[in-house]
Amino acid sequence: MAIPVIDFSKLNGAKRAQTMAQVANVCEEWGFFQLVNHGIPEELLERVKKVASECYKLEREENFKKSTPVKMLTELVEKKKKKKNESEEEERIENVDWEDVFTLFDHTEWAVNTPGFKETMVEYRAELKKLAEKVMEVMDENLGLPKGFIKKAFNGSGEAFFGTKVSHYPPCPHPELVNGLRAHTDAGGVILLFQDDKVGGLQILKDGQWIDVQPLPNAIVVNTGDQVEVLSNGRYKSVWHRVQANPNGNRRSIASFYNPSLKATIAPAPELMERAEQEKNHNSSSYPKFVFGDYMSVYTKQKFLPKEPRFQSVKAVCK
Ligand SMILES: O=C(O)CCC(=O)C(=O)O
Ligand SMILES: [Fe+2]
Repeated sequence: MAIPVIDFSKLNGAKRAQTMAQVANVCEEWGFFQLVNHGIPEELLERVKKVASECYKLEREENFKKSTPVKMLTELVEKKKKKKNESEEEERIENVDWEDVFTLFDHTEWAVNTPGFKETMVEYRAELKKLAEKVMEVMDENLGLPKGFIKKAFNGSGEAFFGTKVSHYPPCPHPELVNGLRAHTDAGGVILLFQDDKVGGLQILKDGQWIDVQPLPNAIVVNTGDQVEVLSNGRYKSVWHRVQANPNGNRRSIASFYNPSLKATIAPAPELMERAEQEKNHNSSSYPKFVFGDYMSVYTKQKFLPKEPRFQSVKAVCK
């Protein structure tokens, strides 16, 4: 099974209705899809790959070698060698990820010196933010919400948050002992991921099975976070995903998060609540109303746990 691929350029032509329906279906059934012909210039994507890889080599690789996951794995392997015949063979590392990561935000200085990195990433982030907003408008329309509804909800009375996480998952000598990135659902809104052309590892949980998000050069992988699940009153569920460590390649992955402002109040869209009530759907009010900053305080402590208790605890905070 492969993640659905959507040709975004078809939204502008004779196949618009069909493409809208396809997006609606993947949002409801998958929570993850790949966009091709998304309008981000190939030349820009090539530059992003180049500067991200150069940055890793020049500024990150040496530090990764001295990082906590590397130390922990070395210790675990040593320990296993000593205890060869004892029963602790099953032990794995479950509290860190085999990932090198830093995040780019607006209005902050980026501590990166690699030539061309800053200029390229400024340009890339501007393009990706526009694409995220287009995707959100498609979701508005498919959900029967006014155009701009999701964007407005994420802005609240301020400005939505747009962050870009630059990650590498370096080759791992013991991928069976550590995760690239532990399984989780994303806290925020709409996530656009530019993953490695060749080295895979990202998987989503679908109908109880882990499925690979197949590398597709220059495609953008889209997924929806917990806040879209709440706004859509459960129509678009945030989906569990993880990254598996791998022994060979250094996987590059650049995830951009379009999230609510920390002050924004998030709740199911009233239109969707009403509709659910009319349809006598007993789930009509199963999501709370809360301030996104409060949700994030819970999420930071519970990222790798199921989302339902997070919704419950934030409901208690916001009462
Ligand atoms: O790197 C990836 O492929 C996934 C990253 C991810 O899921 C996250 O940062 O939330
Ligand atoms: Fe994620």
